[in-house]
Amino acid sequence: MVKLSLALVSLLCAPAALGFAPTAQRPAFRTALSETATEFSLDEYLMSKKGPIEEALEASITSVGPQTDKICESMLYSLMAGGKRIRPVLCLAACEMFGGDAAQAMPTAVALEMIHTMSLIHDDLPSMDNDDLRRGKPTNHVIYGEDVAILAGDALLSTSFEHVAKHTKGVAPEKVLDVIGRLGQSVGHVGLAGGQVMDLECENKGDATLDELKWIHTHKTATLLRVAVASGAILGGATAEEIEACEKYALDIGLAFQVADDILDVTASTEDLGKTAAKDLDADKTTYPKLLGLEGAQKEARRLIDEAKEALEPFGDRAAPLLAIADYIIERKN
Ligand code: GRG
Repeated sequence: MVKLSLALVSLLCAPAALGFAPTAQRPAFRTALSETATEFSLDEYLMSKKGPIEEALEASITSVGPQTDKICESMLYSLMAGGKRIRPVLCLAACEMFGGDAAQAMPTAVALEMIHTMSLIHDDLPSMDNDDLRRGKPTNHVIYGEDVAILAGDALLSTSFEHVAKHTKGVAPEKVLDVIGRLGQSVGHVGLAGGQVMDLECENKGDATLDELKWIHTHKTATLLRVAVASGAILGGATAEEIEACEKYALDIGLAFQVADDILDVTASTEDLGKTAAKDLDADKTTYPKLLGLEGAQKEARRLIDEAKEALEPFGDRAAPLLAIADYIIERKN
């Protein structure tokens, strides 16, 4: 009985620890794709992934002596600061959907979180968004200074590629190369960096059209989610057609993720978000709620999620984790 209660408590606490909304806010998920669909609990699924992801992240950076202590401390400060770990989970889920072993995709899952963390560190810098709170903690440059924060981001980025190349086991080398190439592309001019520059340009001119906003968020946010799902699929053995379906799903949830982020900026508190709330609103930034109204933005997010889920129809019940994550993307509280 005691054992059962403890298990229940840890089950309820784990998703919150991972940064997700508690179980009570989300019913068990049933895929609508087949009559025989089994109940799928996203909370249980996330809890099963959390431990291995956190362990792999922690083990991914080791100082080699006093000379590297500071840079490693700064890298790990942001990498281990919490976060929902959505990108690693998407990668592992996609790998398993095609019959792969999560261990084959774990180095890529780690690399995705390193790249994401780098982008958060750089996004918070005084020359970018100038923010002092991230994941509920002071931002990297507040603790380590702007110089070290920039270098910690750079080191996380280059280590991400090294990590995939060195630690991916049991996968054909051409697949590993494909993954590394896609990861690189997702950070460059048709990825995070390009999206951020366009964002800065629109901020300077004071507004953005819906098309510009879509371009910015496709590149700043959706592209990394796309490579997360596509890489998992590649490592799990998916065909070119299956990878394409996964990319369609990921781009749609990626855009919905950003629409939800814009909505949360105006509806959630700083405490819930772990970063400064109403920042876009105060800066009068062009956002989905600003262009479409709050209700219009909510409808757009729902439309994108429905389209994303449709792309996974060919995979039936095997897609249950990715389908549940799609719903979570727009129901999340942070
Ligand atoms: C330096 C080459 C180079 C590129 C970086 C700064 C930058 C260029 C891009 C900004 C990318 C960025 C911060 C996009 C926003 C993405 C987003 C919605 C972040 C929040 O993700 P969550 O909610 O955060 O998954 P957690 O903390 O849960 O991981």
